[in-house]
Amino acid sequence: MQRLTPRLRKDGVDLELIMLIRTILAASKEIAFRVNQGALSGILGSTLDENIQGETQKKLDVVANQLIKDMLLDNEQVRALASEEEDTIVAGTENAPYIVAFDPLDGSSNIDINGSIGTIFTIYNARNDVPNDSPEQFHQRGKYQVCAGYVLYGPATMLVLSTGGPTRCYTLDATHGGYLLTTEALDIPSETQEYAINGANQRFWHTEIKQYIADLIQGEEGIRGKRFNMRWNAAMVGDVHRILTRGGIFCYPSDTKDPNQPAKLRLLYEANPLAMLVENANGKACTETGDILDILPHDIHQRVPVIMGSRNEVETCLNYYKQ
Ligand code: AFP
Repeated sequence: MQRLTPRLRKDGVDLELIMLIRTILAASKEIAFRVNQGALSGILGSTLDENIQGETQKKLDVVANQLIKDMLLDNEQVRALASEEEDTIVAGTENAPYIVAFDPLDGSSNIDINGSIGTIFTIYNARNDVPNDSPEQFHQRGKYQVCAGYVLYGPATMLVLSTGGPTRCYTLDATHGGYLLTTEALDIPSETQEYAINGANQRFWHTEIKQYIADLIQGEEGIRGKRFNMRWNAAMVGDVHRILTRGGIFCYPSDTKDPNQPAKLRLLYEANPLAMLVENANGKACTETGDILDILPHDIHQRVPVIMGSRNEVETCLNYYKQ
């Protein structure tokens, strides 16, 4: 089985970018070790702090954030970083080529129940037209990501990565400590009979998504003419991993639950990297009105509605918004 670095070299990836990816993955191995230790690691449960978005931080969230941040700031390829757990951007090495954004632990409500969680990351070229410590470094459309990936800490630790080409899947070989290529190119089937949405939000949904989901639930008796099944991980990274593996549609639409927060998922370090991975695996990733990868961000913690997965099913869902 091929190791990660030779595979990236074969893909023509720049040496500096390879070094940067390896730094993120070194941090991921530390996190994977602690996740695998569970309660024995002594870092389950919550801290008393809240992050910028008013969410209680889990201890493991804080540890994972610190680990990745420290390792990235030690890396001379990183000009600035942004994290779900940091209020503002953090400046790195002056004139370094890349900027990195990450969600250190996506799905943190799964930490204490031994469910799947993951680290999501994205890399862009640093901008020379704005200062190193300006949030505008990150005001770049998702289509300009030079690398997107996640590490899923599930029963196996898996890395899913794209550097612009196919979305490849690697598995952490715990005995030797390296990521080995286990799927050359993920290929999301364009049709599906599986959907993922948090149905508890139904009363807050807009009419378009209400009607779409109602039609799925009608199954073979409704206009879709086929039966659908539902899955929900409470960790986007887990849901998208399933979709990358066997197809499906993932929806986190806008809703009326909180007028100050019309959407839940973060553009920079959740929607964009996962959108790139889905699109490069022949899937489709949209908001309710356009491609996720076309959005010009105006805030590092900006939130967007997300509809992604099997191409034909995403298009069917979007048609409800066009009627
Ligand atoms: P965290 O990044 O705070 O762990 O949130 C995870 C998440 O944003 C996303 O991964 C899930 O799809 C979503 O929350 C689940 O939220 P609900 O199940 O509460 O709707």
